[in-house]
Amino acid sequence: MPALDVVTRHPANPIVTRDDFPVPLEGAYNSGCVKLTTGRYLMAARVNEYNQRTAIWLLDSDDGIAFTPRPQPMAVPQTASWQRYADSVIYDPRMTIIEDTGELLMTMACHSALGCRIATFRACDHDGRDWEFVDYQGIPCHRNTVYFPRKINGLYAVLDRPNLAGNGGGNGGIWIKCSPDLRFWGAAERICGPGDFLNHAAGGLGAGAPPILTERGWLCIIHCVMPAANTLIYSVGAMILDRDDPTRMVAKAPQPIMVPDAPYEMLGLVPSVCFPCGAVVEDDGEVKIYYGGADRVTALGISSIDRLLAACSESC
Ligand code: BMA
Repeated sequence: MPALDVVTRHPANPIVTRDDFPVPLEGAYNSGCVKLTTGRYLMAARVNEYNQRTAIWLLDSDDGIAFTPRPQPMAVPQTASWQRYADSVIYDPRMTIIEDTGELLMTMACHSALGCRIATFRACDHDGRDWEFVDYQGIPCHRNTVYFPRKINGLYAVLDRPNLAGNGGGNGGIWIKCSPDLRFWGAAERICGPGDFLNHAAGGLGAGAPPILTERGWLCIIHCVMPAANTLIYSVGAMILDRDDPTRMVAKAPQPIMVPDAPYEMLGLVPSVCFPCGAVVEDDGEVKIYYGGADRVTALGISSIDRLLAACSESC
């Protein structure tokens, strides 16, 4: 039996590569993905040109495995209020459908000389053809922000990661914060940090896919960072938050649920990276986990609610 058997790599991996796009790209990775009410899948990939200019590129799929890029990358606003905080790279898009309102929301990290801020975009239609920029959340520096798929106590909620000094910011740990309107944010609480996990998260951690509501609470698929010699190893971890009070971690996976191992996770712009940004739960309990491989490709891991919950074997 393999050492880790929670997530199975899909045989079609990597499912999205730079060769799929109509322009030269260095990579297409760290993709968010949702299943729309139509049953189709919408992916948002981070794409890098060779000059490291970045964009978010949307792709469509009928089965969640074979994706077709749209003709152009997603348009971003041409306004001063957007560009002031996003005149450098934008990356790591994560999408969530909010059950209470039916809204399709996207977050992305936006860099400028002033640091990293998280932007919220909202789809103007049901399949994400047009998007409106809602606002930036809070002040720099935050990363790895993803919406819960339901309001909590009547408020939108996100998992968030303030960047603190050291370990590329990952020491800040995973927080939750809430908003009545997607613009004003508060009720921030720290959920966990590197000290709550073992060595695989010694270099930091951050939210990954949108939390999934299960019988044991909010199942969160996260990324964990381990310093090793002259590199960082990004693995996939899991934890469960209390259903009614998600500021509380109630269980965690004592070891990563997936570590970089396949060639497309080891060789790329940055080696040894599995970086999850999306998860889709199917009716039969299968969970499709979308993750970036080595900062170059998008890959698919297949798991299930049962396997993921079983992996979270340590109560907190
Ligand atoms: C993180 C983010 C990700 C990236 C990862 C590995 O800090 O920047 O976008 O995939 O590092 O390089």
